Formats: sequence, C-alpha cells, structure tokens
Amino acid sequence: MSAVEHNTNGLSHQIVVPSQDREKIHLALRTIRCLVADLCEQYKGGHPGGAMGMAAIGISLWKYAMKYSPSNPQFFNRDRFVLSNGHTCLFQYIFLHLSGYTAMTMDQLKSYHSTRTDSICPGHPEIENDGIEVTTGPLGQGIANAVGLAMATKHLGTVYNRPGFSLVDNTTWCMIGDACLQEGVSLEAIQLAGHWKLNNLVVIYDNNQVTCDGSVDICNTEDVNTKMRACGWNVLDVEDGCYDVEGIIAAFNKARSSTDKPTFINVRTVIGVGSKAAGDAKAHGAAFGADDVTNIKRIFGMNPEEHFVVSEEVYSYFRDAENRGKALEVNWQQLLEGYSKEYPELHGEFKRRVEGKLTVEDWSRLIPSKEDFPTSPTPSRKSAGLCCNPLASQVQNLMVGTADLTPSVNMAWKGKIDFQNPDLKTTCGINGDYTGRYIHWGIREHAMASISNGLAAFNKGTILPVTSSFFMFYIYAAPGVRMGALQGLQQIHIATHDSIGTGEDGPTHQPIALAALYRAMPNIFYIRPCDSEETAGAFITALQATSTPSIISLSRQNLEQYPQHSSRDGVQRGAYVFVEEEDADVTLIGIGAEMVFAMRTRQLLQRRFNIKARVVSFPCQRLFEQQSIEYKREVLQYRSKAPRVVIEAYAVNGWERYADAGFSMASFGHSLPGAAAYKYFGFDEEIIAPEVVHLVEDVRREGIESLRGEFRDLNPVHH
Ligand SMILES: Cc1ncc(C[n+]2csc(CCOP(=O)(O)OP(=O)(O)O)c2C)c(N)n1
Repeated sequence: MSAVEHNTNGLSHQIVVPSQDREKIHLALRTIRCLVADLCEQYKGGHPGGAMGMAAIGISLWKYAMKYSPSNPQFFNRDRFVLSNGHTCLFQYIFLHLSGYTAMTMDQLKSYHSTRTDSICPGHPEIENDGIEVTTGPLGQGIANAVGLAMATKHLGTVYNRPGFSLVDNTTWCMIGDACLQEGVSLEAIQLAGHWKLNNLVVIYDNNQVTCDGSVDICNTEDVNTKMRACGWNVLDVEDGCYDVEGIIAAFNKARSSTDKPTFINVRTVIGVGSKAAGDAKAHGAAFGADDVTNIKRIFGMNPEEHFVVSEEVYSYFRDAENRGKALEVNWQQLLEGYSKEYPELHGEFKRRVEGKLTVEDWSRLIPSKEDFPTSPTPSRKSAGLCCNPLASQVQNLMVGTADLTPSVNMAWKGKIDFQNPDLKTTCGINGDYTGRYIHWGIREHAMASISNGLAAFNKGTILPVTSSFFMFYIYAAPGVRMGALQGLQQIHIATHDSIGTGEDGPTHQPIALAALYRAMPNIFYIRPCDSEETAGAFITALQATSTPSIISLSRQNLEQYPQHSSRDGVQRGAYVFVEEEDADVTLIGIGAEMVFAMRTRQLLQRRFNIKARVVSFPCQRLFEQQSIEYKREVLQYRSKAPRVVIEAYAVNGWERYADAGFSMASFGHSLPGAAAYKYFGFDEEIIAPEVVHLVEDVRREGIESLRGEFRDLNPVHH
C-alpha cells in the first residue's frame, strides 16, 4: 500500500500510515531532533526546543498529509503551510530539505545563524525563499495570514470550480504555539475563520505550555479548547504529540473531512524533548551546550561524535515527495486543459489570475477622467469611491473590505456581493456567499491587515486586497500593514478621516503622528491627494505598484477642487509644481487636505504683502525620492534664495528634508468641528501669511544660509 492514497485531484481524505513505516518514523524523529540540536550548537544560538518538540507533526505534514511539489514550489493548487511560531523556523527548513526542495541543501541548513548573506535559513521564515508562503516572526501574524490563505481558496474555488473540475481546493495548514494564541490578532482571525466556516483551514497547536518567561500558566489560564469551540471551530486533541504520528494523522483525517468548520488540533508536546532542558523555558531560545547535545544523541541512539547526520535511510523515506508532487501537477494540468475546453471564458480569466494579472487589462479607463469629477468642493473619501467603485465592480481581483465603516469610507459599490458563508442569515438582512468580494471585517483592524496579507500572498497578483478604516485606526493595523510592506505584497489601504479636519470626534480620532510612521516605513506609498484628480493619481499609482502596498489618505471634509493645477501624473512623481511663479520669494508646500491653506496663503501674500509664492503639491515622499535629482531640483528649487515652507496638520518630522520652515501640529488635536479645529491650531491664511512674510524678510536681510540646519516652526499657535 502506498503511504498516501491519491484521488484524481490530489490526496484522498483518508491518509493511511503503513505499519512498515513505524521504524522509519522513529529513525526520522531521532535524526531530526539531533540535527536541530547540532544546528543550534554550531553558532551557540537559535530556537531548538519547539522544532524538536514538533518533529512528529512535521513528519505527519510533509511525509503524509500535505499536497505540494518540491520541484515546483509555486504549484498553484498546493497546500499552504504557515509557521506562525516563526522562531521555530529550523522545523520548516529541515522538512523542506528532507522533502527535496533543491535550494534547501544541507550546506544551506548549516548557514542558520551564520554570517552568510546568501543564507535561505534566516532567523524567521521569509517569503522570498522556496516553500515559504509568508514571512512570520511577529507572533499571531501567521495565523491571521493562514485565515487569508484559506479565504483565498474558498473564494477562488467557489468562483472557478465546476463539477468535475476542482481547480482550487487546497488546504491551509498553520502551526502555532502558546504565544500566538495569546496575541489579540489571533483571536480576531480565529473569530472570523469560525464565522466564515473555513473548513479548509487546519491549525495545529504546539501545546508545550512554555514560552520565554516560563510556564504558560504565569499569564494564561483560560480553557483554550472551549474558547476555540465557542468561536465555531472543530477541536481535536492529540495526547502524545512528540511521537504519535498515527494519532496526528488520524486528527488530520478528521480535520479534512470537516464540512463546515475550521479545525484546531491541540497537540501536547514537550519543548526540547530529549534534552536536559526538556519541558523548561530554557529549551526555548538557546543552544543546549555541547554536553547536553552529547546527552541528546545518546538518548536518541545516535553517535555523539558525529554531527549533522542524516542517513540515506531517512532521505529515502522522504524521497517519494518529489514524484508525488509531480503527479499532483500533472493531474492538475490535465484538469486545467479539460476546463479550458468546457469553460473557455472562465479559463481565460482564471489563467490571467494565475499569472498575477488584473482581469481587466485596460483598467485605467475605469477611473474617471479629470473632466468627469465634480468641480465643487468634494471630500476626497468621496473621490476615492468614484475611483475605486468602478474598479471593484469590474476587476475581479479586487477584494474590498472595511472594519465596520461602510457608510463612511465609500468603498461599497452597487451590486457588490459580500464574502460570507452562504448559510448565514443575519438579523439586518445583509448576507452573501463565497463568491463575494466585499468583506465585513468587523471592528478588527489588525486582523483586516494581517488576513489581507494572506489573501495577497496566496499567489502574487491573484487577489488585490483593499482595506478601509479611519486613518487613525491604521495604528491598530500597523503590524499587519508593516508585514505587507516587508513582504512586497500589493494592497491598497483606504484611510479616510485624515488630519484634524476629521473634526468633532476629537484628538482620539485625529491622526497626528501616523503619517510620519508610514512615511518612514520602507516599501509603502503613503499618498495624500489634495483633490479628486490627485485621488485618481493615487489609485493609478497603487494599482501599478505590484510589489508595494499603498495607503491612500483621504479627507472626511469637503476639499476645494483644483482642476487647473492638479495632475494625476504629478502624483505618480510624488511631488510636482502646482503653481509656478517666476522669481518667487517663497515656495509653499501644500499636502492633501491642507492644500487649501497653501493656495489661500499664496493669494493673500500677493494681494496684501506683494510677496510672490509658488506652490508645490507633495502627496507622497517615497515616490518623490524615486525621481531623478534634476526633477527634484526643478520642483523644490533647493538652490534658489526662496525659502520653502511646508503646511500640513501633522507632526512635522521628515519634512525638514524638503523644507526650511513649516506650519504643523505639536499636540494631539482637539474636539471641534473640522473647520474650527483648523482655525484653533493656526491653520488659517490670516495667521500663516504674516509668519511667512517675517520669514521672507529675515531671509532677505540675512540670506537663505541663515536658515540652514534650523528648521523653523512658524506656527505661533501652540495648544
Ligand atoms: C509579537 C511578538 N512578540 C514577542 C516576540 C518574541 N518572542 C519570540 S518567541 C516568544 C514566545 C514563544 O512562545 P511559544 O509560542 O510557546 O513558543 P515555544 O516556547 O514553544 O518555542 C516570544 C515572546 C515575537 N516574536 N513576536
């Protein structure tokens, strides 16, 4: 009997472990545990304990349960595996090595914690490397990513599968430890997976009751299984997780036959099993020391004199993984071919998505032209709806969600279908099914961003997640947004109610410091458009940025429209000349909702003070940084004698690079209607213009050099 029974499209639901495998399993377990100990000992560091404790789970997954193809790590319908407890990365690296991922050589394994810059064994798994689906390490992120990956399967399978053509039906497997279960984001994600009945998701809990500080009960005494059941999960227990591969497989079989719930398998293990530190926090994150490594090898019947030993017997035990994977691929390709004949149109769309392309090639025509935008004052959150709604309704890749702010963020389009379990019947009557592309995340900003990373990582470009909330609450989402940027996952974050213009909700809702955070974050475009035309430019930028997420920062309040000055092309360059002026005395830098103050100040300076101001619009610092030095000089005129003044109702940090002085915010804001809040904090041309006049006079008197290194806060109002 073969180790794994195949059906036409992957693995059958019943996995059988042949009895003759038992000895090989035990040899593999002993080998893997000694290898982990050796790999941590060589550079005297790393996280050995969890990887040793989880070895039997790894054998169950890579040898028996998972659908994957080592010779083609990107095989579309592969099972996705996420190591949410990413510090145990040696666990994953060793199984990638054993199952034949060619890049993961023994030499590479030995580079763990070394100085090698070409190592594919970093301290936490990274998405760029074969066999790694998502970068993990910040605890709790991985389980949220796994929910996104399982959602992607559910959605794509429901949209594209047809009777006899199960094109997308993979399982997502996720390892977590005690720590992941304590992170808030994991609870948010767990709730959603249960709510959506993601029966294609299996979470395996490495229950060793140990974290860094000691035993888990120093801070956590909840009944985990009861919590999981309450969230709508199947719960299964495995008592001897260190050795009982057949018991683990039995749980996997049950998990895969679940029709309406995700499954949580609570596997009891012993951290650092076999070592003197077994069961103790000491085994979590430090090498065992040479003596204990010797002891471990004795206990496991291996030769203490030998290191990094994997016998031919162990390699040959795993060797069938490659052919099994190739067979999966052949089956899937045949299926796809039949599908292309039966459903040519759907196949065309599916193919584009597999290739990571948008389903509408000339998508930019869906974004309104300048002439089609309103000319009267319009909130940029409304402009964003005008841009995004037609895209979302036509481009099938977009999955658009909100953290319970549908009425505020304008992302819902006419005819949208919600992503929901089709059996759900809500009290308010808003229902949906798995074909749906509008997501009610509930009030879970962190999970919204982290699950979206999973959606985007399923296959780059297949799904383009759009999230939305108030900008202030992207501080709750920040760990997920950051991981998206780190992994180069394209997505669009719609952040409305930016600046103090958000008004009456007060300082709790006025995001003063957040722009500085996101401008500093690598590989993310934080874009603040000043009107509808610039909002169009922000969307074009975001859609073209296939390896970079974007945050489009939008106003709640009406904004003046500047069709004579604003430019979607200009946005794509980060900053551009909004109003040129020969021999200007000053350059005013206007941004987003505060452009109006730059424009009004320019007029007042001219009218009352006979001072000539040019205006630069500066929606995105990172895009500007990508321009040539010639372009930057042309826009900012670094070498002119005219000082540059930035006007933005945020913390000024970062603008010192582009300006000599500024009007900014130094407090958290105040609860006042938007217009009154601006006035209260000095954002008013009657206050700004005289201060600019002083600056210009100072420069005339003492020269522009007098400002060098001395960024001036021009705002006389400090509340
Ligand atoms: C968000 C976050 N906080 C803190 C850490 C640091 N950290 C790494 S591992 C760990 C505890 C892990 O406990 P557990 O999941 O039980 O793993 P085990 O001890 O079994 O290896 C902590 C706090 C982290 N990686 N991510």
